[in-house]
Amino acid sequence: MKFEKLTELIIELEVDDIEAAVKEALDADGKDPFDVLNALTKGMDEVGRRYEEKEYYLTELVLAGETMKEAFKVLQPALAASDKSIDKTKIILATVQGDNHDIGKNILGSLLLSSGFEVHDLGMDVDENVIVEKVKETGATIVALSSLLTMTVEHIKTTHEALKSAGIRDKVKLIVGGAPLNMELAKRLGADDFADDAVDGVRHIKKLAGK
Ligand code: B12
Repeated sequence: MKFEKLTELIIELEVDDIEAAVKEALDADGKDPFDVLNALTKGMDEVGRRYEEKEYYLTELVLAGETMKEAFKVLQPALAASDKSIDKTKIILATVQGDNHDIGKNILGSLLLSSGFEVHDLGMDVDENVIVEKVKETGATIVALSSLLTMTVEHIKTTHEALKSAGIRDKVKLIVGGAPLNMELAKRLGADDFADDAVDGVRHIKKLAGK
């Protein structure tokens, strides 16, 4: 299995073929899972570029996320078993309490995984106390929250306050996203940063992580 083929499968959004292709690449003698990750990431970078150039749209971005998820089913255990580590930055990802939208969050999650972050996805409708506990448990330094409803953006503020009450607000960077938000509102709600799409979100998170 040539690495270029893996890159191509991501760019072409071949969600049904990627898992077998990654498995084949990993089974081949001497294939380092990190080289496989690099090949997939290269594909995701190209998908991101095409999205920004408006050659790809949301549908393709969602499908690319699904394709990466399939690839990670076999790649993640191989990476975990390897003694190298790409990045120790841990991210807590969640959709805020009361909100059951998770498509955007999931796209961001798969892009972050493909960039080598350790992502703890808590799902949707997540209580701020659960987020606080998970930050404590994992030692995560970034909390990324999604909110799609005007009604639920206030939970960004309550999460910020819960982190503060727990005495760990200064240990984490809080980044948020979702249609009702913008940088000004995000800051007013206590967040450190905002990005309006997942591709830009990864860029911002890399900066927050000092990369
Ligand atoms: C799909 C959808 C649903 C699905 C959700 C399925 C799921 N598993 O997610 C279902 C049917 C469940 C649903 C339910 C409801 N929905 Co709805 N839904 C949508 C819809 C059509 C698409 C949202 C979506 O997935 N977009 C695609 C993703 C990829 O985009 P995204 O979420 O914006 O994410 C991108 C960026 O925002 C960013 N991003 C997102 N999160 C984060 C986080 C970080 C950290 C960063 C950096 C970036 C980032 O990156 C993403 C990718 O680039 C929108 C309308 C719209 N066009 O947006 C309405 C919409 C969000 N829904 C709406 C409403 C009102 C509801 C309901 C209240 C309807 C009802 N009366 O029951 C319920 C609420 C249920 C609940 N408690 O949450 C309203 C919200 C209005 C508002 N401002 O409050 C919208 C805008 C529709 C409308 N025009 O009225 N919905």
